[in-house]
Amino acid sequence: MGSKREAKMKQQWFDEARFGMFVHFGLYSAAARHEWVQNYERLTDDEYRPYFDHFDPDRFDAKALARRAKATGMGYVVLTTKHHDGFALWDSAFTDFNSVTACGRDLVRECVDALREEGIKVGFYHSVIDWHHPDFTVDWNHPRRDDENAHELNKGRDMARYRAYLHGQLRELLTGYGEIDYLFFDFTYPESKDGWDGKGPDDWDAQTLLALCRELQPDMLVNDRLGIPADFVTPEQYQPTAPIVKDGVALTWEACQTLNGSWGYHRDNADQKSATLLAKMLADSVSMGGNMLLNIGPDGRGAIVPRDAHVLDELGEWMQLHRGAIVGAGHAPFVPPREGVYTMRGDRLYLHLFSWPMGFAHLPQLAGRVAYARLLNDGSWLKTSVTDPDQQADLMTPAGEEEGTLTVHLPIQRPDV
Ligand code: FHN
Repeated sequence: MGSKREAKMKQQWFDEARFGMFVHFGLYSAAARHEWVQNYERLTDDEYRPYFDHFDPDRFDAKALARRAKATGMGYVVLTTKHHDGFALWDSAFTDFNSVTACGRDLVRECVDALREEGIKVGFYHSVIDWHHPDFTVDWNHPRRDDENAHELNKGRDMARYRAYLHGQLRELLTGYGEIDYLFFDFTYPESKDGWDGKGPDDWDAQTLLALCRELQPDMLVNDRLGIPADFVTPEQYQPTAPIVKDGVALTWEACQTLNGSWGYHRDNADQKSATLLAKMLADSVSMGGNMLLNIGPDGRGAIVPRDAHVLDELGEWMQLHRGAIVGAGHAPFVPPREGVYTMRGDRLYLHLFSWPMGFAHLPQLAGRVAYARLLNDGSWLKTSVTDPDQQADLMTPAGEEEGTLTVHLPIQRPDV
């Protein structure tokens, strides 16, 4: 990689965007019960084949998806080009197990074109795991791992052939669709489990894969899931509790989160996160200098299901009110109040209150400044004043105002350091 300055320049759009959309869509979407369905139900290729034969995403509308991401305040979209089941969402010359063969549509092409039309950055997700490929070792996480003849299945399988396939498909994606801004590899597992051959960076030839990315798409950001360091780290389904620092350097990170615990569409999963919770998670990520990648799982026909659309609509409303506190914002060098977090953009400090404050006693740096609080739901301005650290703020809880995030915009001089 070039100088630190070059790296910073390369990731500037990412640091600015702060908020992206993850899209898990594939054959598993029609099963409607998790993207690992082939694994969880131990489906053989023949048992899984009907999802390919009947794949018809007639309601997959990339233009609408791009518009929705934009309306939700997301600056980039990451599409699963191939998940662990090996189904390619583009016109791959390496396999007929792809969306063009299945339904005549290159869904990667449709998404890339639609995103660019909306001015949204293009991200690919690509799994190094491939349960469909005949040379991919039947190992601890393969759908066939329980077959009594699994060891027989591995005879003749050659990971070197699979490696060539993996590298070839990556080349297709990184040369056939113009400039790609972001790549989410998924996932390596260096330690061997249950006595099966574990797979580590060497099995994928991770260094060559990364070199291929740098050669073909020099400005593209690559994540850490090849098992070797790259451009950003990817905490999954949890929120770090502080900026992620390694050897004294704050790492670029992005927390990927589901809407309801499942990445692929899961019909019976009603464990839906609310827009308020997601707004808090987003503010929380930005307050620690990170991004949030929020996942949607379109259903088998490619539609965003109503419950997900509703949450995205509400999040979009929040982002319209508080965009400045998120996009282009980051960690603030102040101790936040117990009830919330700070984000900072330029000389403006944003106080996100996740619950009504018990007091501002520990906010000395705010003393003497008037804070303007804008409520989550109705967008009205509520004038508050913080005149003395020991004085309770006059931030009144309007009767009946439901708890939510509140962004308090504070023009503030940076502390004399
Ligand atoms: O196994 C995958 C899973 O299906 C999903 O794609 C997530 C998204 O980050 N990654 C892996 C689990 O860590």
